[in-house]
Amino acid sequence: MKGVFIGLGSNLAEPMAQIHSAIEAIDLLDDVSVVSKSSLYSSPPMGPQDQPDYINAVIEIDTTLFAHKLLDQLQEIEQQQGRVRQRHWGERTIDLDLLIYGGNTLEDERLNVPHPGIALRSFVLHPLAEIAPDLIIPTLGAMQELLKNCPLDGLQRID
Ligand code: A4P
Ligand code: MG
Repeated sequence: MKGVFIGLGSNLAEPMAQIHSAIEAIDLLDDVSVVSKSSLYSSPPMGPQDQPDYINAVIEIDTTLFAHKLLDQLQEIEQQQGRVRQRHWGERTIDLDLLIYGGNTLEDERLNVPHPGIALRSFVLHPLAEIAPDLIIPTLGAMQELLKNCPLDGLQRID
């Protein structure tokens, strides 16, 4: 299934390298292939301000994995890259969010999809728009409409 999007973010331990490693690890998963990658973007931190700027990106994958199985795999990659959970919205080596799982809406104790922050976070919406400008997001609506209400807020495309 295509139309599965993952958001990546890092602000510790060489963030650009963290993003590249995570994309490579995702592409190496069984039953997953990366079909599209946004540019990398830098942005000031959302949340506590006493942490480094972030590097963010969004990728589209093609996968036969069910959403919860995919989340397991993404969390394993977070662990492999030394992710330590500290404070809410705090610094991290890598954060992998399942943004969109095709046309599906999922809501349980482990997964909320589409990710509720998509339309509110410029560092998610703009990279997503770069690779999927015509996307209609379940429950949220049309990308081009969402962009109108999502200022860049310091987001910068870096490659
Ligand atoms: N979970 C539910 N839905 C999902 C989903 N769609 N994808 C659950 C992934 N996980 C999902 O995740 C906590 C739990 O959310 C998971 O166990 C999963 O079952 P986490 O990554 O440990 O969450 P967290 O660190 O508590 O995340 P938090 O605090 O909600 O932070 P966010 O929303 O991940 O944001 N500023 C900039 N500029 N760029 C960033 O990328 N990122 C954050 C972290 C803060 N500020 C940022 C950035
Ligand atoms: Mg997360």
